[in-house]
Amino acid sequence: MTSPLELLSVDHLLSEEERDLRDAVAHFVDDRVRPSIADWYESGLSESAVRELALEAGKLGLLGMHLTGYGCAGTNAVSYGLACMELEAGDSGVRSLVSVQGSLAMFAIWKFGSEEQKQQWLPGMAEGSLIGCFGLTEPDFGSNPAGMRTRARRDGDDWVLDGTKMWITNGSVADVAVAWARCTDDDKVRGFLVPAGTPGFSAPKIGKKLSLRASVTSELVLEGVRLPADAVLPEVSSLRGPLSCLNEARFGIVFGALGAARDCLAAAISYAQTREVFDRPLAAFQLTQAKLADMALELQKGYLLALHLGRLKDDGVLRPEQVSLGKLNNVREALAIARECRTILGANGITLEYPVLRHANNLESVLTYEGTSEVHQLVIGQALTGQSAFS
Ligand code: TGC
Ligand code: FAD
Repeated sequence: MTSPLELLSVDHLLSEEERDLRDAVAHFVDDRVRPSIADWYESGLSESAVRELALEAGKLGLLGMHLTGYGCAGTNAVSYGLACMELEAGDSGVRSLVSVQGSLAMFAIWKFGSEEQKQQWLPGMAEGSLIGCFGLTEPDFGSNPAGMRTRARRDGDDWVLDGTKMWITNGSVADVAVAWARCTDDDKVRGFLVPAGTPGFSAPKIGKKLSLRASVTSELVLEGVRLPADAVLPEVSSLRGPLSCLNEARFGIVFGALGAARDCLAAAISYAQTREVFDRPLAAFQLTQAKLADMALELQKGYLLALHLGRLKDDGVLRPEQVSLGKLNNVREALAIARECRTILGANGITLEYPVLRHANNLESVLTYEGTSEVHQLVIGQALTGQSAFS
């Protein structure tokens, strides 16, 4: 029997170092995530568990792993992608923790911060003792962050921030929020570092989620939050800032979503071999084999696509519309695989005894966050036609 990810021997295209790193993350997931994930999902991941996981991920060098200096591991992009794949095979929420920390919050500081800001935040964030969040989305502006209502006005040397951010991963756990706001004096979008505990800043947790339950999601409320002049990220003053960070996190999701799909397929194959229907193993029926073959095919194609994008990124030539293509395809296919696997498990598929519906529910969020599938279609459409559907 061939495992679904070995069908095409895509691993042959990885270096030994990439394979070793991938295997180390897979062991971490086996040891630390799989035994607890059903409970975390059922009861919602606690803030103390987020902190513990962050410290452990930091020890493994996974936080900001593709960044250089300041305690970051400085791996290549493919290694970062493979780590995301293994983490998301455990749960999308665990991959989210690493994505938001490394690709959104740390990347924003690493790319657009001052030397002092980098020294202050990045080493602690890389070791997981400090947690960051990234506040772009607002209650009325998700796909169109250009419409944001959060404002930053100057008051002497200080900045004063007012506004609300919504759906912010790790908002209520974070030691520092990277909050994006439009400045009242020149109408430009800038990033601000808001330490937890700053008067006027609060981060109420969002409850009643049916997806990404092993991840903390919060609102960020900024009411007259006064920050010193040096709280602003000095190196960017347009939407290019947050959108550049999104490119990084979206890249991780191109690989990550495949991890969730692979975990579902492995569960479905194993279940189909032991479950007897009409006096034979479910795996022996042609309809089941056709489903498994089609899913394995999409998984392999997605893996090749991810790896190709990773090599382009490592060569410094990856374009945003290419990331959109990868995110659109791999999340869409991963979700389709998770749902199809659920059918193979029948009623057992709806429980937390098996990972399939948990992954499928998570992938509903993954399809929406970091740019919805429609946004990515329109980014690709713009690249193909030269016409922007957004403006
Ligand atoms: P547009 O007018 O085209 O551009 C504005 C400025 O941004 C630049 N730009 C980019 N820069 C880097 N990377 C990209 N992908 C970029 N796309 C555009 C552009 O060059 C321009 O720069 P400048 O310096 O000339 O001003 O932008 P637009 O307003 O038309 O918007 C385009 C659109 C719709 C694609 C964009 O707004 C978008 O991607 N919307 C989706 C928003 C989104 O993805 N939000 C995600 C929030 S974070 C999150 O979900 C975290 S989930 C947790 C986890 O990851 O686990
Ligand atoms: P909307 O933008 O209101 O979209 C609603 C629907 O309209 C979608 O189907 C969309 O594709 C469609 N649509 C929008 N524009 C067009 C168009 N031009 N043409 C056709 N259809 C269109 N955000 C952060 O900033 N930081 C975080 O850490 C973060 N974490 C998240 C964690 C979770 C679990 C979730 C679910 C979301 C998170 N988000 C975060 C928010 C996420 O990025 C947004 O939900 C996403 O960008 C979509 O915005 P929206 O929900 O407001 O949907």
